[in-house]
Amino acid sequence: MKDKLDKLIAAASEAVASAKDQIQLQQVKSCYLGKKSELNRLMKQLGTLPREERPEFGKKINLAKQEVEKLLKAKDEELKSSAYQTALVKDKIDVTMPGRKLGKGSLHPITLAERIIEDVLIGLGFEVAEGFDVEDEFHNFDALNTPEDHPARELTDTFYLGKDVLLRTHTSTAQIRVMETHKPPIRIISFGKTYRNDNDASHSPAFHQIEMLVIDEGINFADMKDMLNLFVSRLFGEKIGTRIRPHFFPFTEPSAEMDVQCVKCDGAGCNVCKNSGWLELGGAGMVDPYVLEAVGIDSEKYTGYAFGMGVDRIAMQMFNIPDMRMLFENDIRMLRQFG
Ligand code: 2NM
Repeated sequence: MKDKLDKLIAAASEAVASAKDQIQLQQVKSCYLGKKSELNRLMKQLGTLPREERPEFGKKINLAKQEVEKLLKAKDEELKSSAYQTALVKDKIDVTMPGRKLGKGSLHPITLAERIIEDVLIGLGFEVAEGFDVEDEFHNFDALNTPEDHPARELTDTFYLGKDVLLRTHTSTAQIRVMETHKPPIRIISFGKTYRNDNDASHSPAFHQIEMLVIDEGINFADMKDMLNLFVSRLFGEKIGTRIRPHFFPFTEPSAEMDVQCVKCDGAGCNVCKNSGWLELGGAGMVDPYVLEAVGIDSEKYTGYAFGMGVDRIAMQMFNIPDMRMLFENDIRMLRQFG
């Protein structure tokens, strides 16, 4: 009997030692300790033995069982630890290795210029009025005193999306909408994309404008000049000189254009200002009484001024961008210089 059990333990020990993984070890376990195992069968035979032999016999079987369990447990621990060691080697990573670089976005130079100008104007007390890119003829032309036969209304100058549906040619449309719905005093700026049927080396069909509008009692041309000079000094510094020239716009009377001294050569003359020493900043004027009446503002009681400028050219000057097309080619090598 003792012999038989010793042989069983030796066989189990060998089987346990040769198990290569947990699955094989499980098979060994059910073979030596399971329901159909030899040990279990011997245990069942216990009842057939004479009473006085039973304790001795049972004890021996139990000891053998414990021995096999011990072997299994030791092997189980060994397998677990070696699996862990393997994983440690296999899944090893070098935490000192540099990470993969993520491309970092940056604001477009036009957006940057827009934000700089917007900040200055908000600092001067203006509120931002939002507008629509798609407009109708009333808000883009009629209310702005642009006659039916004005060339700006031609298909060659304006993009029409349908009958009486067009892409705005200036951001004044947003100002017309504010004047329609708000009583003076009004001090707003509007900015965004505008569209004209132009496409050459110095014109893009989509460009960006910022416009300023002030309407109140007793506003005059001197207020306008004052505000524009203040705006320029905040934007380019106190040193930069300005000048104003007579001009014509259908929606303002009188109208003017404003120049600033060249930001590159301080007025001495260079390639940026074509040796004139001056750069055109934008157009301005006293809002024509016709425009005020078209939006239901009493032109006897109220007067006002407006000013509009193109952002794209200003952005080029601010950031030294030599060609307008560079603004819209989305060349990553150029754009990443503005991060
Ligand atoms: C400019 C030049 C001069 C202008 C006029 C108006 C409105 F809506 F009040 F009539 N808004 N903006 C204006 C005046 C715009 O841009 C070159």
